[in-house]
Amino acid sequence: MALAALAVVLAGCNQSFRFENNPGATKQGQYIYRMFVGFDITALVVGALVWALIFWCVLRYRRRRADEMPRQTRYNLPWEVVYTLGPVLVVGGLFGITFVGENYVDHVTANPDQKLAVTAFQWGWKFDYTLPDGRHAVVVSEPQRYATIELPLQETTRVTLVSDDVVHSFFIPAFDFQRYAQPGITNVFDFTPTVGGRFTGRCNFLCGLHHSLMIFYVKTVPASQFNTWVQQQASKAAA
Ligand SMILES: [Cu+2]
Repeated sequence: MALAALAVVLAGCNQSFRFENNPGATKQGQYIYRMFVGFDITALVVGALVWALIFWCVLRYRRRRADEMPRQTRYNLPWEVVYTLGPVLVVGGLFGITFVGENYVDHVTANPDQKLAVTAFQWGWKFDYTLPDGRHAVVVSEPQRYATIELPLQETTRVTLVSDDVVHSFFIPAFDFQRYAQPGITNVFDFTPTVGGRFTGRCNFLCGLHHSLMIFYVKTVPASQFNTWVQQQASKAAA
């Protein structure tokens, strides 16, 4: 049984203790990834300790004779302090890590390299880049006509997110990031992609009939390639 349990546990630890978490394609996402792995390891250690204590009690103090009664104890102050303080310290530590992590992810730089306004609507997304010369590049992703937007690698893109109608949620799983798009509220955040690739984005807040068709793609590319692309989009928008 122990070997079978070990096999199951080891099978879960694929790819050097990722625990199925997404490594994150942005600096912000990588922080969240490390945080999640830390939570998983903590949970595993606490779980192993609890299981070990349960099994030890069950085996060590099982009834061996019909008339046997183990020694009864109560009010062990040192142990009560340990098992009260222990969990408080663990929860306090996880809270601290979360607080620091959320501040890191929510932090917006004073001078972003790119500016991107995202508007969610039933049922799609409008992406509006402001170029340094003041022109705009606009890309719209609609049901069955999913668009691909680009983001420059190693540069910080400032996203301002709003909604035209109801509550939506802007979700890029590969970035380990989601944020509500709410009517009347502007959410602001930064992305700094570090991993090249093409990733799927979607709405993950049920917003009506065609919610599941609110899909778009994000391509993270070198800055020079991004500049060419965004200039092309700006010319298209002007035309
Ligand atoms: Cu939706």
